[in-house]
Amino acid sequence: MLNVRGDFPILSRMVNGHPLVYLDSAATAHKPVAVVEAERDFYVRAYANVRRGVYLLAAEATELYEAARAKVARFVGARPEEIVFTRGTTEALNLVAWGLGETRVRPRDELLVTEMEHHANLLPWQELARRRGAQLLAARITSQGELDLGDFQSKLSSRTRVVSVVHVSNVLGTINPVQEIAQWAHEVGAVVVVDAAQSVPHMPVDVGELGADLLAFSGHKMLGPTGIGVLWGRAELLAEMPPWLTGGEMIREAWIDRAVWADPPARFEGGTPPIAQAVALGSAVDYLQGIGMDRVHSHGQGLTAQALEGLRARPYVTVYGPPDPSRRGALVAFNLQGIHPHDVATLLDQEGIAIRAGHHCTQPLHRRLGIPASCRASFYLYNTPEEVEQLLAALDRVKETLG
Ligand code: 7TS
Repeated sequence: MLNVRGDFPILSRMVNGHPLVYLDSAATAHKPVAVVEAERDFYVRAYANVRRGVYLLAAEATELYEAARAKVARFVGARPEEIVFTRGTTEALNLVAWGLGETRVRPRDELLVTEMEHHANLLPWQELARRRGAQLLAARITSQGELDLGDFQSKLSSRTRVVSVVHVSNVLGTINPVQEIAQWAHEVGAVVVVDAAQSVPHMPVDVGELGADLLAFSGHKMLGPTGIGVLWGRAELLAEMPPWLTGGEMIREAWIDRAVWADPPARFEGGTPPIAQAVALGSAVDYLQGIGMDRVHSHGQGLTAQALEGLRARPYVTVYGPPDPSRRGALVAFNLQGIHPHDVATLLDQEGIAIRAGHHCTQPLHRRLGIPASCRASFYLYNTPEEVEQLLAALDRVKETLG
């Protein structure tokens, strides 16, 4: 059992007269004091803009910013020069779709995603397909909520330029077999992009082992601040991509009519970056590593197994996604028969329990499941088995009140 709740002051808050039970970490995670303090310390002690000043503060700020990059790199088994700081997963995926669109995608080429993508890993590819006259395909999911690997393979061809898949679905919880996917995609010469927004915060991820080419995640879902995210890319791929944001500090030389881009990662970090947020993300990485990602992962799986068992034992509940907790991330989406998810979430809130209700930015997936919306409880290292029990008991009361 992890014993970290004392590090998260917000968890002792009262909500509607009840202690907060926060079950929405898939949307965003709370911050330990160490991370808040790291951001504050940076502003109080070493703050300046990065990469431009010759004075001591600027040098210190640049050093801290680059040290954060190195920490993030180590965290996912990458090299610092392969780590681009972005505003989040959404921005990282847009950057990639833009860059690959310029270098790799021609009319009638194909892009392959899945039915379970978050809109952040769908809309950038839609836009690219529209811009370049390419075709966007989506591999189907099985009735168990896993990726239909046969369908996926049948949609791969010599026309496939990019395969972009979510590592862990933010609704189904499904962990996709990225290694296999990457191998198949590479056999047809496609570039492999991974949306790791729900995996990197919750389980050990090593980009070398995964075998993908580009991978995106967000700081705020892994105990870090908002406004900072990460794109990892193989050095040679980053080197071939043009920037999508042009301006200060991303060039080698500029004239009135043209410019020569700087090498990555600077090429993709035009303008003043989220400096303090990067430094604090480095502190979030320290915190997670201090606990150990294996322990974070097994804690999340334990809570998920408990929630799945409790939900399945209730005949009035429909659960989505794979039944085997070891094949899932730390979240469960479900519905109560005949009760709208928003009503469920509203009643739970009255008891201090925060869950998400809606389509979770996966409308095509919800359409595929034949539902307009769902409830989702998601767990992190600060949640407890008692909180899962509270959720289950509260659902019984919702059923009694509205069912
Ligand atoms: N990809 C996945 C799989 C996600 O779950 C999210 C955010 C994103 C991309 C986008 O991340 P951002 O940091 O750029 O916003 N998912 C959710 C969610 O499930 N509830 O709120 C945000």
